[in-house]
Amino acid sequence: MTAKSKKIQSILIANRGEIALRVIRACKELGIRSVAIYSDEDVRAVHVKRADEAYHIGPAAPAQSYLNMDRIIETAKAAGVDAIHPGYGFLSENENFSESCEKNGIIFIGPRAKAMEVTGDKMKCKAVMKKAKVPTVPGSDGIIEDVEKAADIAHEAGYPVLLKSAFGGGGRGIRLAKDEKQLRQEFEMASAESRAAFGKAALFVEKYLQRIRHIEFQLIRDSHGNGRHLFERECSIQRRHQKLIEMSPSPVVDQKTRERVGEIAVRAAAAVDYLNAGTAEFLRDQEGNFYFIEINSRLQVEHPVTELVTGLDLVKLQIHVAEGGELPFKQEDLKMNGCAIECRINAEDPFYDFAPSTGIVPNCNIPYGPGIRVDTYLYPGCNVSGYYDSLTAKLLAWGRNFDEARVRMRNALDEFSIEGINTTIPLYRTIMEEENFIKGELSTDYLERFKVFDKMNEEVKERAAKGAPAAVAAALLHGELVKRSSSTTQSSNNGSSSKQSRWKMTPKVAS
Ligand code: MV4
Repeated sequence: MTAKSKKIQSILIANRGEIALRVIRACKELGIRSVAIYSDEDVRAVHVKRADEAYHIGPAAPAQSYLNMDRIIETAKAAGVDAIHPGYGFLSENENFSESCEKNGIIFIGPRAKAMEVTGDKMKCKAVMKKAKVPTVPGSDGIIEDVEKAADIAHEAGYPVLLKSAFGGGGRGIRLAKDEKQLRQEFEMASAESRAAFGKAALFVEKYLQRIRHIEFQLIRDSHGNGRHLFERECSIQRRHQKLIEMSPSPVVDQKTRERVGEIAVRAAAAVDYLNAGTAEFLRDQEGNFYFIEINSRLQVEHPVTELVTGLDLVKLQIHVAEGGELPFKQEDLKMNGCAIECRINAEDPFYDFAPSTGIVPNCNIPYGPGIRVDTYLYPGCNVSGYYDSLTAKLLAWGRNFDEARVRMRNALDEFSIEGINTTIPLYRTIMEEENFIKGELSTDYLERFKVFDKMNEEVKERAAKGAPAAVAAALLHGELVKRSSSTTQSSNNGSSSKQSRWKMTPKVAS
């Protein structure tokens, strides 16, 4: 794609759910024709109604629909679109898809395939970053083939160490070794695991950083070499490498650190000749050292956190960059304003180990008010499918400071009701008033470290005890009846509905 690319006048959104709606909204604001795609499962989905045009692309299973590259390209050509926006997940970080778009004369709204190839390979990326003087975790420079080499590197870095697969991500293919004996045991298993999961046994060793925070910097870079960071997001509250709550600014990043690490993030983007929006992920240890771990080459779920504190529209910026535009601001023009918090409202039951909870939502009450933003696909009667990821809504609260944002979030969580399924709302309600969260004492093991689930269960019991027993019983009974009626309805339409949650009959906890 050259800097002279023509203005984009039509975009196919190769995604579904809330992110499809988000991109459609940006298209409407820019007067761009929006083209949606949908699977059998999404025939009644709201992104289909909101787009200017919509094309059915196949059965519910992602491999036959939202991951079907050829079908999506074919649809884009039939619809005569100028560009494709991949959203996040699905094909958003697939370099073959990015390349296929370019080959078919369709602008891919994201990085070029070459940059994706580097950012998708942890080792290649780490080598590029070391050369660019971006701080990385002490450990091996390249892939290690044998256990002797691994033992030497681990000895130098200092135990405990992690054995990571170069093709892993999100915690997959990571093993801990506390000493050399364990390293030798783990190395063989890690090689086999990496080969089985990723087709290649490509391992590297890193010093294990303990009690860390996950802090990432939003990046945007245009085709003229202008790269900017749009400040940090604190993403430490996670469960099994899935983010739950994100916020900006981070409680531990002061202005001097922000400028220093932001500059490193911009340098990292330049080192891989990055294009468009991306995120540089860092681990921050207890001493305050930042270590680059990877670049996510897509627009992330949590991008609205940055939009709220900067006032920028990241999707519109992505489109501007994709059509060859120059970034309309210098780094010094960018300022943070206030604090934003995002809670991911997932269709999972926090009282039952996050068991999936799917089905029809007969009714829902979406919160609003000063500083509240909700990005969601929910509407009364909609279907929460078990075929796709469990995110049903992103609830965001902005305030002039952390405490105002936190209290607004707490109140919005109290207003937010989603009938017919269980969600993560009760967990967030507890966290918003959890003393360590309020103090900003966060780390990637926050939930276990501060026994947050125990606190959540306690609070629900107290609320149940305080609430009029009849009202609580009625609510539970109501939840039960709704579940029975919706699961009966679903099983009556010849079983074409999504997979039934095994927790369908769980009494819905008042959220
Ligand atoms: C680490 C680490 C500690 N030390 N690397 C997990 C998935 C991938 N994003 C990187 N991860 C980690 N790498 C070293 N050398 C701890 C983690 C980690 C983690 C990182 C970020 C966010 C959540 C996490 C949860 C558990 C472990």
